[in-house]
Amino acid sequence: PGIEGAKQLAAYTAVDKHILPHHKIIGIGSGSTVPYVVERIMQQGTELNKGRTFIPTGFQSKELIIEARLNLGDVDQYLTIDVTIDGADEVDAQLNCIKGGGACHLREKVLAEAAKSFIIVADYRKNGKYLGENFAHGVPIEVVPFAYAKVLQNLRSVLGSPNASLRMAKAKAGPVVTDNANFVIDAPFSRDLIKDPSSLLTKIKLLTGVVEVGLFCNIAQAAYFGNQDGSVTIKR
Ligand code: DER
Repeated sequence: PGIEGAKQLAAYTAVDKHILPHHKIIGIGSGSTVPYVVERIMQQGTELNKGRTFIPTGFQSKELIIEARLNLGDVDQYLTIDVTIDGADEVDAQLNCIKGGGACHLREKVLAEAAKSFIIVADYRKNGKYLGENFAHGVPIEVVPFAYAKVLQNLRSVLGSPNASLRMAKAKAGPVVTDNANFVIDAPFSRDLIKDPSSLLTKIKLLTGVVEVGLFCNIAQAAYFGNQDGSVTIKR
């Protein structure tokens, strides 16, 4: 199967194994793989899904839930989530992820941490040994607009990301604006700086004006990758 088939394979396998009848509160991530997650959950039947509530990780995720006629809920109403399933831009051997390719990583991390189990679904391109191997855009960082130039300067001259850049929109003049009305900076780091992702996460998070960092360390329980030969690789 091509890349879309690989995404579907990962999503279907993960839903079949991790979205069970007793799971009632389900977090839905963002990106182009999660539509297959929703598709597979719908196939579990309207009766079962009538008793469930689905929590979105942003506008796109919310529209997915609404279009699937699934019950919509908010994380301030459901503070504990049974399972959250989401995509990723890259996953290393320890299940650390780079996320934020879709500029949704703030709400995604809230729901990932709120879940008893956080499951990643992706195609084979995201299956890496170390972070930064394939995802060359760098670490996505959500910043408040007021502080973006200072954060850029600190990333470039202090934290060792000279090519850090403000993410510009394609279908809009100016920068990408997140669901939280913030900007996104993409900061590439060399392998020696990102080989310890959790300490890099802390350094970036402490920069004044940073809202959230697209490094998800020690959160995911398992990751499912659809492969080109129709097999699925599971990391746990
Ligand atoms: O922004 C994110 O982290 C999303 O989950 C996204 O990057 C996942 O990418 P996908 O479109 O390949 O599923």
